[in-house]
Amino acid sequence: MADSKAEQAGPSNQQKGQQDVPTPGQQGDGAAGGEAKPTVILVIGMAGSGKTTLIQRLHSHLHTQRRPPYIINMDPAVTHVPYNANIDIRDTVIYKQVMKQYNLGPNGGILTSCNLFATRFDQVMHLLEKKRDPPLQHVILDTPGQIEIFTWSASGQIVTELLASSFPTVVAYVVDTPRCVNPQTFMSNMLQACSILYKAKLPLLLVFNKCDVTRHEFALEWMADFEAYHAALDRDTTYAATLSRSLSLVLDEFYQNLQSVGVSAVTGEGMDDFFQAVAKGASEYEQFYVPEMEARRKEKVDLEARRRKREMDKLSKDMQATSISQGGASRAAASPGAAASAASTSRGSQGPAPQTQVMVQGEDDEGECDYELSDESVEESENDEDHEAK
Ligand SMILES: Nc1nc2c(ncn2[C@@H]2O[C@H](COP(=O)(O)OP(=O)(O)OP(=O)(O)O)[C@@H](O)[C@H]2O)c(=O)[nH]1
Ligand SMILES: [Mg+2]
Repeated sequence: MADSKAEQAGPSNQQKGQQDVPTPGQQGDGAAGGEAKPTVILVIGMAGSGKTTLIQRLHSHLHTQRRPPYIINMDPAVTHVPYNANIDIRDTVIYKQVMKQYNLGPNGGILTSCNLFATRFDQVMHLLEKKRDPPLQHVILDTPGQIEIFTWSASGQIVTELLASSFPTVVAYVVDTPRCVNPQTFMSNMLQACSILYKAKLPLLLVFNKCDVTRHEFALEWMADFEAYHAALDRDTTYAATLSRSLSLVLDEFYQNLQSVGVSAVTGEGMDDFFQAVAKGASEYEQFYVPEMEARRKEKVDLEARRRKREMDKLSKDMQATSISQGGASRAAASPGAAASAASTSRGSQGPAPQTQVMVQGEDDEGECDYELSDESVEESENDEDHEAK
């Protein structure tokens, strides 16, 4: 098999790649004797681009190197998963039942299942943070084919943010290379990748899959040289082609900072390049994304502090107004003639005295889901040995 050949040469290349580009754990606390953190790979891509098959390949590649990954399947609608998932959403949420229970169509069912799973993702984080011997090096997450369900939903955001706030995280955007020979399909894919980059705000790696069917060099050329892309559109004067031409100029800068690799999930070609690019992405995460994330977090805290201060100022103003009006009323009680005028003055300027009763909202537990991650849903990576690559 082509993969076994790649893997015979693999370990030395892989080690070399990792020496060239140290992973965040090796750079940081690893040196101080702390445990290196695993790199999270979020595998996202259009339906049928080969995400699940690629994960199966990554799984077998890492197993032959005795570095088993931790795999999480987030696709509730998949019927067969060809790898051994450590955590499978299907063990926690039954997608068909969710559809029935909430009267939803297939996409609504997938979306709601992911949302239900996201409410328990803290348990997944707990498992990932557990110390292991040997330590985990890679966590791989498979996502639903309905790309927007993960990239534009609350669950996708929660899962991505939770993972990225604890581990170096890289998005592997899988492209169906044979379909991209059409310049306009290529452009749609690039726009999708661009929107994921801006939404996730994480290092993004373009993975041109199915290279056994069509080589990906044409795509690299289009990315490096927009004139080559324009030439591919030939004399097409339709509105879509003209728009694609303009977009290729706009995306030129986007392409400059992207890493891309060509792989084949079927033959195993390009696995070493893939992991080198992931290691580079992880070090990019440390250099650029962690400071950005810290800045965003600080901005959020500052905003919240300002909001609280405004509310406290308002409250103390209200309290002052109340005590003035009460002071006026008690003086008026001591001098009955002035009472009526004090009360009417205070109401005239302030309206009725504010009530101090606190209204507590949202305490109703009715809507809470009770989906628990069952023990069976979590198979520890120790069991992975049984699933060595053939
Ligand atoms: N020739 C070839 N076929 C591939 C490759 N990767 C995936 N496929 C095929 O592409 C089809 C879709 O693969 P999947 O892995 O199910 O794709 P997916 O992106 O997970 O699909 P969804 O989860 O439904 O979005 C399958 O028939 C695979 O055998 C590859 O590298 N080369
Ligand atoms: Mg899949």
